[in-house]
Amino acid sequence: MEKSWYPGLMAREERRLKENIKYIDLVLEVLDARLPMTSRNYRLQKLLGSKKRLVILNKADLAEINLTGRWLEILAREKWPVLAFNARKMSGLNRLEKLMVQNKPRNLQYRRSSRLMVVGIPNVGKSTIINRLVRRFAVRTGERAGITRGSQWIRLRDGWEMLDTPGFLPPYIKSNVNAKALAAIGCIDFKVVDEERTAKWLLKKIIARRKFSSLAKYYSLSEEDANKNPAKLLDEIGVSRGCFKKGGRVDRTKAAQLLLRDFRRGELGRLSLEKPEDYEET
Ligand SMILES: Nc1nc2c(ncn2[C@@H]2O[C@H](COP(=O)(O)OP(=O)(O)OP(=O)(O)O)[C@@H](O)[C@H]2O)c(=O)[nH]1
Ligand SMILES: [Mg+2]
Repeated sequence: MEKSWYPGLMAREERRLKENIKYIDLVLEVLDARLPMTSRNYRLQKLLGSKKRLVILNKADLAEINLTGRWLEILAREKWPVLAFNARKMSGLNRLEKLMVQNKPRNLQYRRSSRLMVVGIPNVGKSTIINRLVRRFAVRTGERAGITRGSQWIRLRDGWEMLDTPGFLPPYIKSNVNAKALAAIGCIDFKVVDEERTAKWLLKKIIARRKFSSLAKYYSLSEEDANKNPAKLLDEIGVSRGCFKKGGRVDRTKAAQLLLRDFRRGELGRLSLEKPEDYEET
């Protein structure tokens, strides 16, 4: 398994991040609430060093509430404040703003604004979070020297400035399971793990986590289908949704794409893809 895809892009983004991070007072580190450990990039951790940050478990609306609660407890033992977030809604912004105020750097030289940057792996919701902050808090935008070309500072209220482009790093893929989980939440390309393998992994997960009934309801499957192997189950979903190839065979790729799309939209109910006990000492 390749550890990093697009090494060129990775190197460029890492360089850009390193350059920008110097100017930043507070980092918003965005993770996916369904996959908090795996959606963290350890190289990013290294790069950030002791930089002050808030950890955001985004897409909490798609994760299981009790598991998110436990992840929050665990992550809160680290140095940084952590919050569950749903960037699709404006409602979580109050709590985020409160944390921003509490973690605003004091004693800045030259009484300049405090600077903020959003970072994370692809598709975790960085741009959505930036848009939310802008819509709620932006005062005006303006260009400033000293930052990578192409990025701009957006002035927010209460003496904050935010970089308009998020810092981004590809996820770190430790194992095959990791890759499938990251593919399921849309953080890696299907060139790395294809849709069918990802979908079959997801179906196994859904059954193992006893979430079959909402899947069955959504695709009008029968209870007995829970005993089928993932490939056969995917076929049933294909049949239920009319995904056929010429000649009448089920088009598994199409069925897989459909399943993954529905999962990402939350149509199959809340599902967290990793639990704290997966990380307990072995
Ligand atoms: N359900 C749900 N969807 C979200 C949330 N935040 C973002 N999304 C959706 O997730 C998808 C990706 O969001 P983006 O904001 O584009 O993510 P990004 O991190 O900027 O992605 P890249 O630019 O590809 O790195 C979009 O379809 C968003 O609407 C959330 O809290 N809940
Ligand atoms: Mg984006």
